[in-house]
Amino acid sequence: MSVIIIGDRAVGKSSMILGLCEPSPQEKYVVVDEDDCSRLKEQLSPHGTVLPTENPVNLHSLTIYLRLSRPREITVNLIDTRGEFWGDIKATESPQYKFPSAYQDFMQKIAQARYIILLLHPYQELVRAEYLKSDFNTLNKEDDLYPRDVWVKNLQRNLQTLKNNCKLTKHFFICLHKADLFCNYKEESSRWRYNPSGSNDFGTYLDRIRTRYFGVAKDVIREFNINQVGASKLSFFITTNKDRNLLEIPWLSLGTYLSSEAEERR
Ligand SMILES: Nc1nc2c(ncn2[C@@H]2O[C@H](COP(=O)(O)OP(=O)(O)O)[C@@H](O)[C@H]2O)c(=O)[nH]1
Ligand SMILES: [Mg+2]
Repeated sequence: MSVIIIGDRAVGKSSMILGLCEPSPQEKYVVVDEDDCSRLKEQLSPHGTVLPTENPVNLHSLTIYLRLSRPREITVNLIDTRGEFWGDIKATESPQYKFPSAYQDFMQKIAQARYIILLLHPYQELVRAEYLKSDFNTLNKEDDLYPRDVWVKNLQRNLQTLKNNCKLTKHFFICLHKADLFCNYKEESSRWRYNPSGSNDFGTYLDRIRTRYFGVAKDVIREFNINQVGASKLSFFITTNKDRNLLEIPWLSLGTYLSSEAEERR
């Protein structure tokens, strides 16, 4: 089972995977294969800080084990794209023209994906000044983040591209990454924990995330869901490298889809 991670430049794709490779005092339910961890650390952050991507498209493959009641092993393709490659609305030249063959290759890869994780930056208005004052943060709010209306347009464009191009995709997991920049992530993290011995209801938790953090895009989300057969193909998360639990939730949610898919096939 293959999953693809995509998102704008510097949104945190490489960091998310590297974060999952980190040791954790908390029990881990999402575990990256040990050999892949060593290799990825060497490739993505040989000197301890994550390297930006130079090529138009870099592909990294890895195996992740989901320690669910029905354990899963998934192959993840991290498509690391440079700069304006994936949907940067500020780009002056479209990627189709700038990197035609790489662009086509990218589109073909995402078209084959069953599951896609799309990472997004927060929008300017969501990021409060008090959250920006950390050593970990290198973002400049005005230069690096879209204002709300542009962010919504960008999401609309991204979703449209995914809808038109990814006919085989069963589900899209949309993560508003760098949650440490826009909310009390520890408090958010305490609201939902995976329970290995009981039932895990994602519904209430995810409804709250969608309403609270993706409310500005509700029309765009509704538009996406029109003509989708059955349930919505979208789920929404907030993630940050500062919190293991938040980093794991989209993967655990993905795992429940894989399990129900396996049930269907029985
Ligand atoms: N504040 C904050 N910064 C992050 C987080 N994840 C990644 N970053 C930073 O964002 C920048 C880009 O990350 P990178 O993983 O290279 O993004 P990629 O281009 O999508 O692979 C780096 O400076 C990271 O340290 C996060 O959760 N919070
Ligand atoms: Mg990267």
